Amino acid sequence: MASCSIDAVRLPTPSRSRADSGVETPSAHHISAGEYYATQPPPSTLEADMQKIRQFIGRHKEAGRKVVLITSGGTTVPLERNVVRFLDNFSAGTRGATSAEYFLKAGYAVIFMHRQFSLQPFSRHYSHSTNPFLDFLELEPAHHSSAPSSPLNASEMTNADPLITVRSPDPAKLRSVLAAYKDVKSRGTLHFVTFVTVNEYLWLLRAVAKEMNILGRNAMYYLAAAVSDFFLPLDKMSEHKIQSGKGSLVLEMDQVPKILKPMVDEWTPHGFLISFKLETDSELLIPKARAALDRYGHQVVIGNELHRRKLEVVFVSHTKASEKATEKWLRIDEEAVNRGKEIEEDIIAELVREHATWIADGPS
Ligand code: PAZ
Repeated sequence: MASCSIDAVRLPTPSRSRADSGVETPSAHHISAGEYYATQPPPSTLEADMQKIRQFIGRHKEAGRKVVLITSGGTTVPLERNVVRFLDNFSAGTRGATSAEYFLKAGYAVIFMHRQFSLQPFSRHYSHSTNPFLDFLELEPAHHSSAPSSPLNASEMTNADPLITVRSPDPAKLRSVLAAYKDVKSRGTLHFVTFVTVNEYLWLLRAVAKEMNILGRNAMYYLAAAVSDFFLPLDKMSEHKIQSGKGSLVLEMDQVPKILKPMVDEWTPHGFLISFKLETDSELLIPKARAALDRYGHQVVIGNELHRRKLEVVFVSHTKASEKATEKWLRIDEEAVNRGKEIEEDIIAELVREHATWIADGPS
């Protein structure tokens, strides 16, 4: 095993009470955002990605449009440099992809920064696993007139391509998704950029946030991606595939730096920033959301519990800078979900209102 330091590292196993209280393990190695970016290499595609994003932001700034950066999907933490194994974060990308459609409908330009192959706006309605589009397509025999206008030879006549028709169980929905998709394409209001690892995510986020700073208060950040709290620094990573045969694998990971602080204070001090907090213990939701808001000083934390995230979310925010944070629940019921209602519609309506008020209340 080349440069692997697996024997030297161990994953701290927190006591039950410590884990339940959400308190960080004392042995976790903390580094600042500055140290992180000084020691972890940028992805090779960063500059090319940023060139396109710069153009997109410039075009929409000129048009006076609000721009939202949506992050969506889970990040991976590779365990080897030639990666065979990695840890992953839970997220299909549903929240991000669904929200993107409502932001576009509300007139925002959207930078959709998502985990490669996670759900995307519009195509999410026909995902290969839940609603395979191929099932809507039918092959019909081709109809040739008896006297073809152009001369065809015999083999072309007998192997004529069948026509393809679309038979959706819900044609009205397909028409409306298609119309919205075509409209967004023709306006050029949606830009995609992908990440896989937590390192790619962190580099992209910083670069996009700094670039969006030129939009001032018209910039919004909707950080719905599920980002790993831990990572394996490059110098602790095995060059090659970790070999078995030495018994159990013990890993000790460093803590990912808290990047919301520099994001708010330095990278994009004028933007309207929404972070998400996912918990599986609903008792922790409000205290952790409040703690994040106090610690980073951004505008809104949206808390959601894993199993109820499609039915309810809680907005934790300050109505006025000096006041104690307030909570506001948005809820829909199962029946509404079964009828096709999406909680993201209400989340985005609320955020669009809050963003407008915040712009109006800010320095002109
Ligand atoms: O993508 P999805 O719809 O399956 O899940 C969305 C979510 C729960 C990952 C998102 O709403 C969220 O809470 N993101 C932040 C996760 C975190 O606390 O790191």
